[in-house]
Amino acid sequence: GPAGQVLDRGATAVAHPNIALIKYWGKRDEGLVIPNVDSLSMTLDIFPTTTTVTVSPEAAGDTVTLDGSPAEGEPRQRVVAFLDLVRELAGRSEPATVDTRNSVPTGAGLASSASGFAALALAGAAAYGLDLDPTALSRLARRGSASAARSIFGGFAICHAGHGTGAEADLSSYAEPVPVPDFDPALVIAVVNAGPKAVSSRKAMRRTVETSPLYPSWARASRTDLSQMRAALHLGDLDAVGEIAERNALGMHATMLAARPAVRYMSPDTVAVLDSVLRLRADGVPAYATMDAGPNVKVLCRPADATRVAGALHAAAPGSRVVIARRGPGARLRTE
Ligand code: 2P0
Repeated sequence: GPAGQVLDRGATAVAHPNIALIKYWGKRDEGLVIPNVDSLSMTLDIFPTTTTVTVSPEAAGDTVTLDGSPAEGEPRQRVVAFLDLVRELAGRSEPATVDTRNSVPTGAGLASSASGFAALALAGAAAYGLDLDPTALSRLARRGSASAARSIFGGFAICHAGHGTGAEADLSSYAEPVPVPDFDPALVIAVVNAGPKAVSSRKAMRRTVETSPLYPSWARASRTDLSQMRAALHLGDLDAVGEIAERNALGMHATMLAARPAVRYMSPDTVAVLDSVLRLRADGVPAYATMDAGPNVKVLCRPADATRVAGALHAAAPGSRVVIARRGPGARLRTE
């Protein structure tokens, strides 16, 4: 309902994860969650998160349920802190009940925090009667997880690192769509390990920024990657998009490997899958890999080649689960 109408006590939102082709890694403000670098992603059509937020005036405090179980510890605290932010913006104080269902393992480098905080931002804003435009919604989602700012939008989206500090940074760091009407690749995901990551991306990026001598070079190279990526997307040039995405991701992992102590998300299966991508290319199949804060590998290719690519990735890591994604929709409220 419209802003301020207290009749609407509950709202359900659905959001999809996104995979960055130009990565975000490192913050310049941890409290406001302001990225150091711009990033550019594709929102997927698989692994949605569905979140219902119900304002519960009679409750003693917030209740957070994640995949049917009560959330505890840090995951719960991140949701409660996020609700506090929504309440502050809405000038409200009632507790809420949050029910989140992920169709993907949480915290495994499959962008569950992107879909999770995008869905929570949309459902939370609606439940508390906040009327936000897409930019404001994206800024709000960013406070949960910077990658979530991009999942507000479908297709391709860029997240601006913004400028300045404090309120200026908060206002200028948000995602927006990058219209690419004629580019609709497949992204084949090899889930080589669905378990939770050993080091959270939050900790890992902090350590990388603070200790990796390679980080400043990667951040600089990333700016060039982004402008070349925009041009390649505009042309619908899969080979160029893939080459830029692959080098950007490998560079990000190199900066982590150089952190002290090293952060290494790649496993032997990851490397086996990366080898299979090289073999596909040698056989004339355009296929390019990207990896996030986990051992899983995402491979960009033509939709017509997706089944063959999926077979090659699975053969390289027989224990893995392989799924084919395409570009997907932005976050949406579900109307009953
Ligand atoms: C990305 N990743 O651009 C990068 C690439 C992982 C590797 O954004 O600290 O959960 O909550 O802002 O967004 C994962 O980190 O981190 C991520 P926070 P987030 O997709």
